[in-house]
Amino acid sequence: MRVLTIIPTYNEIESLPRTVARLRTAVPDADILVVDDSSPDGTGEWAEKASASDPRIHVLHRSGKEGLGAAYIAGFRYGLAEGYDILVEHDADGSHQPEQLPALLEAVESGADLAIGSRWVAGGSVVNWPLHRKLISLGGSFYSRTMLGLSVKDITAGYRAYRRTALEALDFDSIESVGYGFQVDMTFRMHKLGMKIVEVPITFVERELGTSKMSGNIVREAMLNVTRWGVSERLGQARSAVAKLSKKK
Ligand SMILES: Nc1nc2c(ncn2[C@@H]2O[C@H](COP(=O)(O)OP(=O)(O)OP(=O)(O)O)[C@@H](O)[C@H]2O)c(=O)[nH]1
Ligand SMILES: [Mg+2]
Repeated sequence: MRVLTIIPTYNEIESLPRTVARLRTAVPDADILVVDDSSPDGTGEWAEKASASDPRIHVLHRSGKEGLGAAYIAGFRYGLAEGYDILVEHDADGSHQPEQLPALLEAVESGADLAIGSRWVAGGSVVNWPLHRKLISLGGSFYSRTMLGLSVKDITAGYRAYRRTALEALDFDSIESVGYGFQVDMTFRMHKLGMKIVEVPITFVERELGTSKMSGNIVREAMLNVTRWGVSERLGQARSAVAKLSKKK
């Protein structure tokens, strides 16, 4: 199966070269697409040079910082148009271990539509996170899972492999979440489409270099959206139950 690993970047000049090198060693048959939002620190220029000397590396330059979700959607569109069979989401900052990618790919090859690299299943872990980050992540996953009626343990996880046909079934234009909530949005949509979601344990390592793009706004957007989606899902269920009952009468 042809694999495209998509790496969204914004100011990752310290981390990207190492992540790309590790990916090329760990999964030499996978292509890489860097989606850079005109990083002022030269990340895009570095990626351009890397792509000139390695035919497996590709770059997409976008005109401004529009968030993780928009970058991934641009990457998915590229990957589908180029005929890749598996499309991977991979952070640049060292949190995702390229050496663990084969396990995600294997899950898709054995039938999953979406393989999620999970911190919160048996065997998964987080390295170097303070307690409050763990609590935010666990709490966010728990709240989302309960609101949306999903059984996925790590809903916000960003290390993922999608089967091509799963992405083809999506309407990208209707996805509004730009930040963190993008991952929750994608999980919920996959679930509603009846896709097979498998969690694969991973070791998530806190970034060592560069700065985080996580912000209070991104968390708020995610929480608000989850509440909105959960409520409208429940209302929909209640409406169809009432409709069924009145038909019976
Ligand atoms: N193209 C693009 N990439 C982005 C944008 N925001 C974040 N990224 C990239 O998405 C990946 C994840 O971003 P991080 O800042 O690590 O966010 P995070 O992993 O949620 O937060 P931390 O755990 O604090 O690292 C990194 O490779 C970023 O460079 C954006 O607006 N555009
Ligand atoms: Mg990160």
